[in-house]
Amino acid sequence: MADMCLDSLILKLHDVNAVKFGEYKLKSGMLTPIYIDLRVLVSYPALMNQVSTLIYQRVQDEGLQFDSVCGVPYTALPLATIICSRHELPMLIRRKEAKDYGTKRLVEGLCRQGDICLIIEDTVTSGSSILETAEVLYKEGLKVTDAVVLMDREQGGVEMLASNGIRLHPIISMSKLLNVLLAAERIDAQTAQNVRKFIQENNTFMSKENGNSIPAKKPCLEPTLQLSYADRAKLPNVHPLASRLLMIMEEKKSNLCVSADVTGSEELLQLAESLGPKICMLKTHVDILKDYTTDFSQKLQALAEKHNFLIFEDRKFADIGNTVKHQYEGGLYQISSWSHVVNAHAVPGPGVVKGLSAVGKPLGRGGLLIAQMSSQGSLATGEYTNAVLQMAEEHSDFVMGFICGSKIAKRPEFIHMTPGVQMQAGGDQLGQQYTTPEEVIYNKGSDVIIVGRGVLEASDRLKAAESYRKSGWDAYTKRVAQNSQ
Ligand code: S5P
Repeated sequence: MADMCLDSLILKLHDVNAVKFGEYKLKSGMLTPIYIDLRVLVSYPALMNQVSTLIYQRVQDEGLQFDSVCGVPYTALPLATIICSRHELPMLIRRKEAKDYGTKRLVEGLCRQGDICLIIEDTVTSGSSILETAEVLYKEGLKVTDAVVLMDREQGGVEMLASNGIRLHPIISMSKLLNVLLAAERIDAQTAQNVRKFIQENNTFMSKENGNSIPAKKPCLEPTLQLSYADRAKLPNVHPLASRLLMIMEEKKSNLCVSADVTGSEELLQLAESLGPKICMLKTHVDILKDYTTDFSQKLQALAEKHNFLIFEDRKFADIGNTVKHQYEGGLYQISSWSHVVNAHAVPGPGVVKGLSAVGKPLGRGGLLIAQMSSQGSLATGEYTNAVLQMAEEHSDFVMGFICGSKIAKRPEFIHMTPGVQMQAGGDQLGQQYTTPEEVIYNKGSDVIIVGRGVLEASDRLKAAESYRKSGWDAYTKRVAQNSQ
C-alpha cells in the first residue's frame, strides 16, 4: 500500500517536471543526467499535501523523538510548515542570512538548550545543506539527531551525515525512482543505466579511484570522538572483545590491522611473528591458504598471545543462520575455535547474526557487520548502511562493530574498521579504492585501518607496517586532541 502510494507520487513528480532527464548543473558545479527540482511543488497543493503526509508518516514509523521541526530553506520550508500546522508541532525557521536590524537571529522560534530539532529536507546529494542547517541549530544550543528527506540521490549524503552524528531517513531513493519510471515506460533502459552509472561514479563521500576530491573533508567534531580508545574500553556497555581490542590499541599505540593475504601458512606465521608488535589485529582469509592445518591455527593463536593482537578471519558470512552456524564452527577450518573476530554481510537479515552468535558468544567471540565496502560501485550504501546499523544495535551482545568507510555509529562502544587504505589515494585494476590513514582516522572518524598490499608488496614489510602504524596513530592523536579543545 505504502509502496503503491510512493509509485504514484513518483509518477506525479515526473508529470510536473520535478524530475528531469538531460544535462544539468548541480549546486556543486557537477553535471548530472538527472535533475530533481522540488521547488515546483508549491504550485501543486495536492502534491504538497501528499509529500507532507509521507514525510510525517516516516517520522512516525521510525518513532523519531524531537521537540521541534526545521525545514531546510527554502524548498522544505513549506513542507515543514504544513506538517507542523497539521500536527501542532513547534517549528523553527532558519534564516539564510541574519537580518541586518533587530535581533540578528539566525533561527526564528523558541530555542531551548538541549532540545532536539528534527530537520526536513526535499532532496539530498552530499548532505551538506542539512549539515549547514544543523550547524546553525547547534549554535543555538539545539541537538540534531535525525533528518527526513523526500529524495535521496544516493551519492553519499546518508554516510556523510552519519559520520557527523545525524541519521538520515530517505523516503524515495534514486534507485526506486528509476525503477518506477522505467516500469512505467517514462524513461528507457539506457537512460536509467546512464543515471545509475553517474550515481555510482559520483559518490561525494567515499574517495574516488583516481584520487578526486572528497567534498566532505571536514573532520567530524562529534563529542564521542573526544574519547580515547582507553576511555571507550571502559564504557559500561562495551562488548568485552571490543574493550580488549581498544586496550591493545592504546597499549601498543597501534590502530593498524594488517590483512595477511598470503597463500602459504608458513609465510603467514612469519608475518604474524615479525609484524606482531606493530599491530592490534591480524586479518586472515583462511580459504586462500593452500596448506591449512590445525597445527597452523594453533601456532597462529600462540603468536597472537605472544604479541598481544587479535585474529580476525575475514570470512564475510552471508547465508541463513543455520548454515553460517555450521560454516563458523565446523568444516575444515573450524573458524570459531581460533579466530577472535569474524565478519558478516547483513543481506540475509538478522538470522545471520543469530547463527554466528549462537556459536561465537559462548566462546567470547565478536562479530563485525559489513556496512560499507571499499570497492567501486558497492551496493552497500544509503538505506542499506542504515539498516546494518540498526541490526548491529539490536545484536550488540555479539556485534562489536563495522567494516565501513567512515564512522557511522554514534555509540562509542562500536569499533569502526576501514579497509582500502594505502599511503597514496588510488585504486587497483579490480575496483579496490584506496584512502590514506589520515583521511580514514582523522577526517572520517574511523578507528582501525586495514592494510593489505600497502604492507605486503613493500620491499621491507616491517618498515612499511611501522609507517602505517605511525600514520594511523598520529591521525588518531591529532583527532582526539582536536576534539577535546
Ligand atoms: O570493503 C572491503 C572489505 C574488506 S574486509 N574491502 C576490502 O578490501 N576488504 C578486505 O581488506 C579485502 O578482502 C582484503 O583482504 C583487504 C584489503 O586489501 P588491500 O591489499 O587492498 O589493502
